[in-house]
Amino acid sequence: MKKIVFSITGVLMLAAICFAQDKGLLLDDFEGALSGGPDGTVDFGAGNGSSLEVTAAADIVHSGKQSLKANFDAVTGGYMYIAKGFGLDAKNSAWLVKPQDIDWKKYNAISFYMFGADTKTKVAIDIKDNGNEMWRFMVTDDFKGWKKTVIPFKDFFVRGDWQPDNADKNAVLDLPIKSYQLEPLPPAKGTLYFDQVELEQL
Ligand SMILES: [Ca+2]
Ligand SMILES: [Ca+2]
Repeated sequence: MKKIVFSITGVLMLAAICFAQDKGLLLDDFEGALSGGPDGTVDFGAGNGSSLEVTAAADIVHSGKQSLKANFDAVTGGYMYIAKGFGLDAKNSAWLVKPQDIDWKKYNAISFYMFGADTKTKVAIDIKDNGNEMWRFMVTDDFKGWKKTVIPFKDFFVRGDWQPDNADKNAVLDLPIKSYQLEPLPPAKGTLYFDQVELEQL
């Protein structure tokens, strides 16, 4: 009988270890008030003819009670961004954890959920490294419903079209990452939802 108890404990321990390894570190779940502007909880904006509206959605949700809903009209020559993290203009747009409190050795990928509508819209996800250098990965809205995208850090490429003035431009992804931004690219018009952004170990 003792042996059975021990083996059950062993299985449970193994399950616990596997669970711990699979668990990502939640950066954002888009719960609570989602607002823009200088005091906003999301740093978003658009220009040169493009327009963007960011709100909380309670009807289409992957995790928690809300997702981030983006209504956008991206025109050629225009730009837009939906950013979260540190060092941004919106004062309250920080992640749930601070970059300096994250053990970056434990993570080598970032993931997020997008609710697609199969519109073929291209969406860039950029991450800003510790030298303010912008790195990019592209996804396409070629599915319907929620889909998780997992992006190894090594699969991001340096943005060639634009970098901030203060970027180190050393072509090295310097950790910690400070922020990420999502950008439906022109020409495209529609609605996309995002939820549960995490760091992962692959
Ligand atoms: Ca959520
Ligand atoms: Ca860099």
